[in-house]
Amino acid sequence: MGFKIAVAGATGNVGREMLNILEERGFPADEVVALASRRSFGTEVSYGDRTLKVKTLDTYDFSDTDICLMSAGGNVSKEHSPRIGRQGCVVIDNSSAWRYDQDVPLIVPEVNPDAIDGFTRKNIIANPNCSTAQLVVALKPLHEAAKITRVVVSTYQSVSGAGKDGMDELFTQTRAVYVADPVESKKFTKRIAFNVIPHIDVFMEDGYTKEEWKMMAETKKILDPKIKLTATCVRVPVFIGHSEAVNVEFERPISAEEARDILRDAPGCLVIDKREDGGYITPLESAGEDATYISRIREDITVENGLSMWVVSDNLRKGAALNAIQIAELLVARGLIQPKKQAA
Ligand code: 11C
Repeated sequence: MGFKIAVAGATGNVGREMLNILEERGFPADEVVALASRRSFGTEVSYGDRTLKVKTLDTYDFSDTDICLMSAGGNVSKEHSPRIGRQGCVVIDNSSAWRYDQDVPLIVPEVNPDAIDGFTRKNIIANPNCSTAQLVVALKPLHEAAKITRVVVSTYQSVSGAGKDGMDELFTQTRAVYVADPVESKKFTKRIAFNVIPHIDVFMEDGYTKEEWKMMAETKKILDPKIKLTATCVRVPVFIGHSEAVNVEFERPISAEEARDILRDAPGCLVIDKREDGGYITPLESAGEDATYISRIREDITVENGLSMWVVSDNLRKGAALNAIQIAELLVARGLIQPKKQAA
């Protein structure tokens, strides 16, 4: 007997990827239900070779559903996740609504799987922001080896992080530039085609953006509250795949060679680092893949115990849908959840 899984936000970029990955990884699901807002009622989405008709989240009864993979945005999650949790269905939420709640574990299975135990307090587990997920997968094994004290990260984030509208805007603007049509910006604050924008999410009082703050707060919660992190988050005209230039300072010395060996053996990491033309990963090559790729590992010659590296991953997969499904797999592997139908 398998699980009954709901995917809420099933018509979005991440929701569709969740359905693909559930099927690809053979998650033990007897039934998969696609949910979205009333607007999408009746829309069809694919789950393997099946077609699912989208049902309405607002009125859906979760009492016989085991896990809800939620990717419907923060406001929808705030409204619905508590009632879903109370109905005994575990919510794995991809938004930022619950990440900083002390009763909600924030999990990257390669990094802090043991933190999952607290999930029963609200029956909600949070998935981190995409830019944090890939970063902590790369940082964790290095932190274990030499204790990270400070991280400086600059991101190069693809437009799919801003949803389907972001992808459409890059496509439409690029075409408009080529045919000399007027270029309109709706989703982004400035033109994204043939440009980069140093602004993701809202501005905070101290001058950081919320995206930058999230990277700091989430790294502390997932990995270690003692790590100091400063980020500059930048949107770039790439459809899929977030890249990060990461500079790390450690308590103890660690050579580039040692870091490379550690990362080669680390779960979720794939080192592509040849120090020759093309011997590194770009976001284009990460799209559709599960790994967090690490390239350009080198010693930082300006500090005592420092390394620089380039970290790339598919933001819709490890940054969102894949991580959520790995959390569901962790619940199953640890026996923390049983199919309700079996229990009945
Ligand atoms: C972006 N990282 O690239 C964002 C998208 O808190 O889950 C995900 C926002 C979040 O725009």
